Amino acid sequence: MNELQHLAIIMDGNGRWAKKNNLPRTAGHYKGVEVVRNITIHANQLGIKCLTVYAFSTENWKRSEDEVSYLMGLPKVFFNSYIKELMENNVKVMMIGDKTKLPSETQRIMNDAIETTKNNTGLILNFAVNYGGRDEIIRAAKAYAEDYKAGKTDELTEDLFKDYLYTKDLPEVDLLIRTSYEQRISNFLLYQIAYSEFIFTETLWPDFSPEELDRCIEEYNHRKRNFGGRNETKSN
Ligand code: V0D
Repeated sequence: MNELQHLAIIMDGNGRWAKKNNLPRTAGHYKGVEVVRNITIHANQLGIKCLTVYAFSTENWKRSEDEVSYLMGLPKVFFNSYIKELMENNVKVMMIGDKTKLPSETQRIMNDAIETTKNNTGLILNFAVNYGGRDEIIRAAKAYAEDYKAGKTDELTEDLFKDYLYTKDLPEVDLLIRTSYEQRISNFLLYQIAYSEFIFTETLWPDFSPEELDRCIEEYNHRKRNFGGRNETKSN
């Protein structure tokens, strides 16, 4: 039995991996796409319900024009290579973030994948694209204010506020993994990680493997076994 329902990952270290291997940064991103596929298939086999991956942050627009344009092509690379396999594995694709600022071709590819996989009942593969945690909270506050003005609501609780977030239909984030040394959240799921466990691994994202995911989950289960019932928790 696996109590881990929602795994979130900050996929960092593609640039560092490329440098280490004397390759252009884009080669690191390209390799990273394959790792997303490997981890998705493995997480699905483990019975994890939801995998949220940070593919593109609201800050990533500051990278060079060439790199941004390369990154915007990766959803197409990903689905051309793996959509058949995702269907066979019953994986459902979802997205969080502001899609409207993305190139229209990228939006079309994403909407296609969401539509194609919408009736799948296995793992939810949730891409955070043009996502920022503060941006999400501000949007939620504005949407709530609109509903308040319209007389649709007159109180605000944690449970009611949750429905204004991108993640409203997803389970609580149980575990957040960040690869490649950095021990920061970098504006990823800010509201959702209130009770999450964190694992920071030195492995660079292109080198991250299903075996290492197994070790992370073992560590997570170990923490739960030792502190479960005694620690503060909201989700269970
Ligand atoms: C580069 C490592 C998959 C992190 C993984 C838009 C950075 C590879 C996608 C993807 C990126 C996103 C949406 C979707 C299907 C696939 C992706 C970006 C970057 C930037 F519907 N990998 N990936 N998107 N990288």
